[in-house]
Amino acid sequence: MDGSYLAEKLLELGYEVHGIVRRSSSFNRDRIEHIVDKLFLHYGDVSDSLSIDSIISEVKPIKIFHLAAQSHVQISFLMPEYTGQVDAIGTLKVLEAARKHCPEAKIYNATTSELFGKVQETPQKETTPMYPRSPYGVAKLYSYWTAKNYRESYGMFVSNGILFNHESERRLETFVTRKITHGLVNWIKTGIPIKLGNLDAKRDWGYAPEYCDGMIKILDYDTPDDFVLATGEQHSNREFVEESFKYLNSGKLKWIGKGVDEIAIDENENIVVKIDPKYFRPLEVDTLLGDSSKAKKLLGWEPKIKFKELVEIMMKHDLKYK
Ligand code: F7E
Repeated sequence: MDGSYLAEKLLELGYEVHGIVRRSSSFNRDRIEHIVDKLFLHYGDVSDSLSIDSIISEVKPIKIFHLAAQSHVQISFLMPEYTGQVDAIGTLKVLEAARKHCPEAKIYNATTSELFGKVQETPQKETTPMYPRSPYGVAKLYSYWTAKNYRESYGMFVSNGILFNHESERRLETFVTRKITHGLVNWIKTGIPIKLGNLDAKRDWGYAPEYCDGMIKILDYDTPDDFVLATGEQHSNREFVEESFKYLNSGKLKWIGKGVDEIAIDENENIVVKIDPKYFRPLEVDTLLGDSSKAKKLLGWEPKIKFKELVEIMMKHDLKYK
């Protein structure tokens, strides 16, 4: 998702954009189909240093946006080794190849609010102590520190973006926001309820294209640094469902029952949402709320689209293509 928005924006700014694609037995380029002719795509994988080294030595980029990751938190519990190889050691491979072939390149390293995990203060900012709660978060902590280490050891321009959840109509349906908007539109068509896990987890959700503007600003800044990007607004999954449901014009949604037996019903008592414990994680990040005043002050970055507008964009999109 981020790669597709970022590529569009970089093309608009006149950059020659190279991207790395993983070999797959099925097509997975929907999100860049409209710009694919303008991009230079290379087969590679951050788990494969030979490919990373040869692409970086051939292209010698002036800017690198390192976004590649196994980015699903729940899956990181099921595939912790793979997640570590890709999200932690993958960053090391990219930085090492850049150190060898283009040490002057400006590098953006995608880290995450998952670094804060069991939050030590609220809201979370760049100086908040980190306490990751998943193999994904732990691997990203390694990535975060490796970026800082390359900055301090070798004087390379490496910046960490500590991005809070950012969503869009291009988000895959395995993440909760798109699962809800897509699932509600499907419910209207088929009557099949959405199955969710923890309804009370709270997130600071922003709009992905604005966060990609932030990534560009982070590299345009004079010095390498670490920046939180967030909206400063927090809502629960339950609220996300309620806000999205409004766009169906199906009356009021009511929650009944408790724990795994909780359900949401419409005015005709049709079940809209059910709980499926399969979506509970071994350890949860209960609450995240970001303070991006450093990015506002130093980069002039401030998100315009907050929770309500985000839900509106995603619901309108999913309703249009139902
Ligand atoms: O879960 C709960 C789940 O998977 C959000 C990634 O982009 O943002 C994302 O990570 C919350 C969690 O995102 C379902 O337990 C309930 O508390 O949409 P999510 P995430 O884990 O916050 C951060 C910033 C990243 O860096 C990550 O790469 O919602 N939840 N029911 C559910 N989550 C999912 N996926 N599916 C459910 O059915």
